[in-house]
Amino acid sequence: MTIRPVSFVGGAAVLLASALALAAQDKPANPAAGVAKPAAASAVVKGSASVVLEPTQGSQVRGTVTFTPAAGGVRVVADISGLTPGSHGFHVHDKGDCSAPDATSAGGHFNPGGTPHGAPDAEKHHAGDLGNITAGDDGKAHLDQVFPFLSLSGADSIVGRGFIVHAGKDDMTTQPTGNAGARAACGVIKAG
Ligand SMILES: [Cu+2]
Ligand SMILES: [Zn+2]
Repeated sequence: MTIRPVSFVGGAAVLLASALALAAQDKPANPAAGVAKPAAASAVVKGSASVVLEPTQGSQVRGTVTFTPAAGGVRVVADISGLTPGSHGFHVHDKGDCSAPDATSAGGHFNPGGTPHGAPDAEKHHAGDLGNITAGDDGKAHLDQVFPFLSLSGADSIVGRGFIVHAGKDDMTTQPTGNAGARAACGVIKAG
């Protein structure tokens, strides 16, 4: 009587295979399944990006910035801590490289258009010029603003670029940096 257990195991395997086949058949039956891309199944808004900012050497500044496609541009939501009270230059930089202790490895401001530095609402400015973020007496800064010139896809995408919060204020005029001082925190902008 060795056949019984074998046939039982075989039967179970057939049942399991049938269940898997049924599960597989459920997918084409769902009208959305043929359209949706498998990797897009998450809570993150499609096409969004984010960056985690880490302190440079000797700095306490850290935070997060999210970039979400919005009507009229890209919505930027930032929460930064460890700042001195007041205004701090806030830019997308050319290179997604924060490896240097002072983050100079991130290069200059992201400038695919070859334009001068300026305020984000000026006629001419770098594509990475987001102006300043303002910290309160507790050293915390919050910003929620739509920037019409930012891009999260295509040739001028900011994904993969560096992001810097500076120790000082961007004066919006000094070329090509805004004289915003040392780089206090740095991160690489990543999709999702
Ligand atoms: Cu900068
Ligand atoms: Zn600039």
